[in-house]
Amino acid sequence: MRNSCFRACPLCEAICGLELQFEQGQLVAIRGDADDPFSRGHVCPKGNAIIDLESDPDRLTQPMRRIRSGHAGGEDLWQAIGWDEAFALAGDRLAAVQQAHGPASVAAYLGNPNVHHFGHIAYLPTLLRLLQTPNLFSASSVDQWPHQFVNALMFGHQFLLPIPDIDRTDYFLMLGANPVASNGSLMTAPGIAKRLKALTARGKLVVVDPRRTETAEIASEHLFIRPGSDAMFLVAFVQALVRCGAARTGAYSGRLSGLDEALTAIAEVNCAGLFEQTGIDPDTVLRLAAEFYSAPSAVAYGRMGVSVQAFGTLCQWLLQIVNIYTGNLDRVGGALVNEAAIPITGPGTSSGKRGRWRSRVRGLDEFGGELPVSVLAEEILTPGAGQVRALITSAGNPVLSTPDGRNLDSALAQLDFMLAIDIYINETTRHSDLILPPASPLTQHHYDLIFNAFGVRRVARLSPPVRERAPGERADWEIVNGLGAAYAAASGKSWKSMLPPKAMIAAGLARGDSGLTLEDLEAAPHGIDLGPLRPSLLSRLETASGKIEAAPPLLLAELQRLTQRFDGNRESATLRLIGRRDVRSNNSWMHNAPRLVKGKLRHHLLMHPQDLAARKLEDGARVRIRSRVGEISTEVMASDAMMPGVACLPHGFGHDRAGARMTRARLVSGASYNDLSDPFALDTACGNAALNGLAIEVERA
Ligand SMILES: Nc1nc2c(c(=O)[nH]1)N[C@H]1C(S)=C(S)[C@@H](COP(=O)(O)OP(=O)(O)OC[C@H]3O[C@@H](n4cnc5c(=O)[nH]c(N)nc54)[C@H](O)[C@@H]3O)O[C@H]1N2
Ligand SMILES: Nc1nc2c(c(=O)[nH]1)N[C@H]1C(S)=C(S)[C@@H](COP(=O)(O)OP(=O)(O)OC[C@H]3O[C@@H](n4cnc5c(=O)[nH]c(N)nc54)[C@H](O)[C@@H]3O)O[C@H]1N2
Ligand code: SF4
Ligand SMILES: [Mo]
Repeated sequence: MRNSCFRACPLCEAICGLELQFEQGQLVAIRGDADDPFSRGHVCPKGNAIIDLESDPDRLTQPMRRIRSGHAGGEDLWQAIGWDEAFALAGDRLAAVQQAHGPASVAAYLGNPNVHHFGHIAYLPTLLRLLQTPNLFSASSVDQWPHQFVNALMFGHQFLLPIPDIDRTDYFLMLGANPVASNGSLMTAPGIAKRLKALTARGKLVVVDPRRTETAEIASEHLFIRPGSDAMFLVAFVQALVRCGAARTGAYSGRLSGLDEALTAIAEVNCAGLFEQTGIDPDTVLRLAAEFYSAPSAVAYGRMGVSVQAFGTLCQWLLQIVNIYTGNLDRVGGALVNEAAIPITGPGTSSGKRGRWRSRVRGLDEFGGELPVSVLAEEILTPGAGQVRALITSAGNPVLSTPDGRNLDSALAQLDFMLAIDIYINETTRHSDLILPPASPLTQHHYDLIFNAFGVRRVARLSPPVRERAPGERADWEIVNGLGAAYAAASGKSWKSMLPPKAMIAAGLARGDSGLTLEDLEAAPHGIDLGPLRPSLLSRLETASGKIEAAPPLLLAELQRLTQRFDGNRESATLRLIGRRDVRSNNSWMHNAPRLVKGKLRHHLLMHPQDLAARKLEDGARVRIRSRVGEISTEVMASDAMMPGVACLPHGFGHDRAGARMTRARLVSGASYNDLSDPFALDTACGNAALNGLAIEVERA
């Protein structure tokens, strides 16, 4: 007898509804939930791999304490301990480090999966505040900081995020995103390939990317662009729009400030060398701008490819200028801000302030309460007052995910104490003194605070537990409460136990104006559709002026930096490295799932045949890749989907590190992109890492 249970997938931003089929308590099959009004039955290979995660023998189920071997080259021992002992140990050690070295000596890093678990995202911030440390980090600074920062500057809140109205737009200009592989990012749109195909049938999708990606393959048009030159392209695009006709800003009347100033500054940028810099000629830019300008509705959007590069912030601003100039911001078929049932903007939320403190060693600004993760290693390695000596990671693998991971790897080995809230002993958590593994998400209540708020429709869905927790297991939120209480007791602070998820979700709904209650959600196991996005940004602006700020001084200064970078600096013969994602990977952590790692290799470097020939390399050769920071070796494959002069390597590989205990992942070949990426390569406007466009050399290994 099979029985079906329903919940949202906890693995990526698409938040697909899943139908999970159990037989005698065992998860045996997963399908897309056909009755989810948003995802309509979509599921991807990662969703199916939840079966592997559930039965993974390497997955931790009880707290693990590491006993250091004591001699070089010796193997550490891991000992299972009880939860009470584990909480007490964590609380005592964290408090002791702070007692001896001050509040800043404890740091924390939150990885990507935290946003997919209500019991992490709604609870951890309270614990982190109690630590009173300036040294908070997350994967956001190797990801979407430029979006958040530009939203904060222009609209007054980091999460007033314009989302492409993908199902209704007539013209989609997409830079540096590959949603057919990534399932969509900062636009939650389950089953995105179908949505894009519908779009190309009714209108046009233009993809700008140094690789002819899976998304480019289904687009109406694809343009190769030199990595890191998008800001130049967008400047030329705005200049071309101005030539097409007047700004269509009537709808923003009285609520838009600085557009003329922005346009003047943009007009002053010299785009004479456009083709040499970007690989795109001025006539093409003019044609695309004319198409965009005359389309009944249109939207410009850019994701990882333009976020994690040297001019990420500038790109995100220019994309919004394109949307504003053509009247497509806050307009049906353009870019709209979601009105989430549980609000993440407005009173009581963090609007995204910046510069309230700085990193100790390099002096980089805080943003939204965090420092750029590119400084984490130096904060651990540089002696002096305020040095980081203890680290908490929660659902993060910064050794594989952040710049110069090798250096961070050795930094972690020097910590006095490290605590990980994680389910694996992996490249990062092998350095922990203690790992606290939460129970499977399938045993926990979940409401997606973030991705319901970034959806291309307004939806709401409560995911109930679909199986029982084993007696010794703890939910995410229980772990936070346990840690909070133990740390407070050891440090003489006070901790008020936080309510269980359902109570928090009910309180969140009450703050919004959807009218939904917890009971409504419970009565709708497949989720609730609240309708398409609506214009709402103008009435929700949180800037001091109450207006859209089109010309923040910091961004005008970025235009100067762009001019300096490109002035007379003709794109050299430097080979540039960019990343890629595959439908069968999930950042660095799902390579232990057999069904995701079988079949063809996915870790190799891609290069254009011409670039291989120039280096006397053949398809399949083993190569050494060198950057300023490090070197790795891997296999190279010839691909005419690459722009000449650009090489492409996925991140999240490099699992063969001593002490990690992920049996199958260990056998997966491939090296880590972030052993090459540079912690000093930053989008200096906000401090985000510039992972893409890295200068490299490739030679036979
Ligand atoms: N070169 C390069 N680097 C990149 C990127 C890139 O494109 N190129 N992408 C960047 C981006 S966008 C991101 S978001 C980051 C991701 O960076 P991270 O979040 O640091 O890395 P992940 O690979 O997502 O690691 C997730 C961790 O969560 C753990 N985990 C999984 N499930 C659970 C759970 O249920 N509970 C708990 N507590 N832990 C769990 C895993 O074991 C793993 O340790 O990487 C960034 N790094
Ligand atoms: N299967 C799978 N899905 C995922 C993930 C995963 O690891 N695997 N990770 C999830 C996460 S955490 C995130 S943040 C999202 C990311 O979602 P996306 O941003 O859609 O993902 P990427 O594949 O990194 O797309 C970036 C694109 O930018 C291009 N690019 C690189 N440099 C440049 C440049 O300088 N200019 C331009 N124009 N393009 C450039 C790359 O070729 C690539 O196609 O995906 C999520 N979904
Ligand atoms: S697309 Fe994302 S949310 Fe949907 S099944 Fe795949 S991993 Fe899960
Ligand atoms: Mo991400």
